[in-house]
Amino acid sequence: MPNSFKRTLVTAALPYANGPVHIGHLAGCYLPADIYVRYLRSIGSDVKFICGSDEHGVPITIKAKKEGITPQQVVDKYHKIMGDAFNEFGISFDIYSRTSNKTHHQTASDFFKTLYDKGGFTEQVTEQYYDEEAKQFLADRYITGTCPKCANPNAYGDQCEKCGSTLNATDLIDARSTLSGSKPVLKQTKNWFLPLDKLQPKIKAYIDLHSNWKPNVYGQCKSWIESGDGLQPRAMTRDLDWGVKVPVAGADGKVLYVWFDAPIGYISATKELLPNNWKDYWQNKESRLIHFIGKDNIVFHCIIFPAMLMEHGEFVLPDNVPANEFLNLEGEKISTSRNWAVWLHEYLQEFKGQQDVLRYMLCSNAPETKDNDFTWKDLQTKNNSELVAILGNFVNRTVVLTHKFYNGKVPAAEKFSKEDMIVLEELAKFPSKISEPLEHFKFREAISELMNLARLGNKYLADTEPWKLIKTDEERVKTIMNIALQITTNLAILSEPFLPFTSKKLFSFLNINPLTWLFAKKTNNLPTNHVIGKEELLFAKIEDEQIQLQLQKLENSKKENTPAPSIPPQKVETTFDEFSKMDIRVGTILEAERVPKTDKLLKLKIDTGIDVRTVVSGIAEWYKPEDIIGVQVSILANLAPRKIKGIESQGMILMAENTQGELSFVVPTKKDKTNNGSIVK
Ligand code: B3M
Ligand code: ZN
Repeated sequence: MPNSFKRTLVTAALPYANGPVHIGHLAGCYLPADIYVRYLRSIGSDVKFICGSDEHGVPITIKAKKEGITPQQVVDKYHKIMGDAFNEFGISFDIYSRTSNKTHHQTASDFFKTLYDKGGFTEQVTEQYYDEEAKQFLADRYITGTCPKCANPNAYGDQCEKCGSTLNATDLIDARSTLSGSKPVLKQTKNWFLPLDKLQPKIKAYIDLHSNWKPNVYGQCKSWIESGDGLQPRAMTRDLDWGVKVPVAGADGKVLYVWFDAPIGYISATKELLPNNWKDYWQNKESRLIHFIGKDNIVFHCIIFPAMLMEHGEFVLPDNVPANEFLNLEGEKISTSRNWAVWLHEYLQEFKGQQDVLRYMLCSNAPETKDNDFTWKDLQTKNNSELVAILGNFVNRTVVLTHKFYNGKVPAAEKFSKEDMIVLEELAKFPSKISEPLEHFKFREAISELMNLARLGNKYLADTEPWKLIKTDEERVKTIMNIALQITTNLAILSEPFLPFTSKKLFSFLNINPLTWLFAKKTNNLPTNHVIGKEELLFAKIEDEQIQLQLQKLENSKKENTPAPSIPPQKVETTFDEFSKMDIRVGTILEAERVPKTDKLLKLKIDTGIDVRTVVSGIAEWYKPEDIIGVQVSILANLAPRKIKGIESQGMILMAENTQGELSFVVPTKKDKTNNGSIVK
């Protein structure tokens, strides 16, 4: 940590309280934030870790409508579910607050008022979309349409999640109301705008100071500022009734834009946690502010929130915003609505006590620099061949042998061989090998170094073979086991930020109180003759059946959630005269054969009553030639002949096509009443 800072405030994005938490959330920001904070705590930094539920905005009211309950009931329900899930996965917030509480309403309202009093907003009457059926303005997610920048057909009124652009609802092509599906009308309304266009030079100077940010974050910020017309004024109020009331005259029926109030939630939560000294973290130049987020939130944390803070004047600005990219699941985008997700509460039921397995997997496979894929197979491999086979195996052998040889008493290390010296030297390097990447938000690299430490231990035991040597050189084995125990101790210390449950177990096997990071620089933390505890299972093998079960679950949700094919809309109106031009007859198939070198075509000979003619028809997928001889069909007889695969086709068989694209003949139901040549009209 740069020395000029005395304390750090770490925030993790406030998740919308509109659904349970899945692995994408965890990998995106909560896990890296937690690892970072645990590390800072371990090195003795003054750090606070802030989060809470984002309980305003359209995502909440849409969910309320869907579930048939009030927005307050929605947030109460999910705030609890989310808070519990974070807790169970060891996400160690100092506070998990919520934006519907009083402190927050007051703080957000005061913040707005301060900016308002300083003339920080422009008041503008603009045309906004309005749903005449639902009788309400359509802000943000109430409206979807095609993104003008990347053509994503499901962009929201304020943002396109595909390309990350911030949008105004009126920018959308082909806008639709998500409330009624209807085409919205435009209606005038007054709102308060943050003049980002005027603030652009200041924001640019701020961004330019932070070329040390992760390339994905810095690059996005630069491109927004530099591309096209640059930043545009942005409405900070909405014509909605769920949210923080706009605290100025003439603003009835309006609330703060959720992206105005939500980041202020970080401040409110800090106030709640530290009523007397929250300002030390927010209004003191010696404090460092770090926002962990997912990439879809970059613009709000790197441009809009800093602009708000600058305009307010009393706050420090974000020092870093280590945003992650997205995590996909089995090659597809995680989707709540399609239930294409791994939900934390379900994982917990199915993999009891195995939180660290998921933490390990999500950290070593984190979407740090690009989108990444989570597969169940990878999770199994990471668990079985790394956690079980390396870390678990090393610790198990060390603890078991210590009990076997010395009744659990730490033996003295007396004479170090060259090999021992090398291992001890290596061991002492690990704290910095791990903290160096951690301080640069390179969590994947950091956790792979942690596993390398376990590898070092494993290799040491494999090379020295104390289980054999005990028969010939008892003295030497004492030193070896002492070193193995010291490695285990340092593993307990250094694994804590990443694998807190495992770390806790390791300290309990070792029968010592948890030690902080600084101790891992030493290689003799465990005193001679100290009696270690008993070993329990550290990691269990994950079997193929468990993985199959998970894949099956995903398969099922795919089946259940693939939308039923829709009935195509009616074609444009036609007239009877037009229709009468079609000469449709009943005919009988006399002969049928496959057209060579094609999959779909049959060559049919048909008695149309008028004549016997050849028709080529694309029905081979649905009918075998031998099954249709003698079958009556309807045929468009006066269709101009055309050549298909070199055969002249004289007419067309009428087929009914269902929503799956499967074809069947359109046949008369009274065979005895329909001679060949009967007219279909
Ligand atoms: N609730 C968006 C999200 O959950 C938003 C983050 C707010 S952070 C201040 O992705
Ligand atoms: Zn887009």
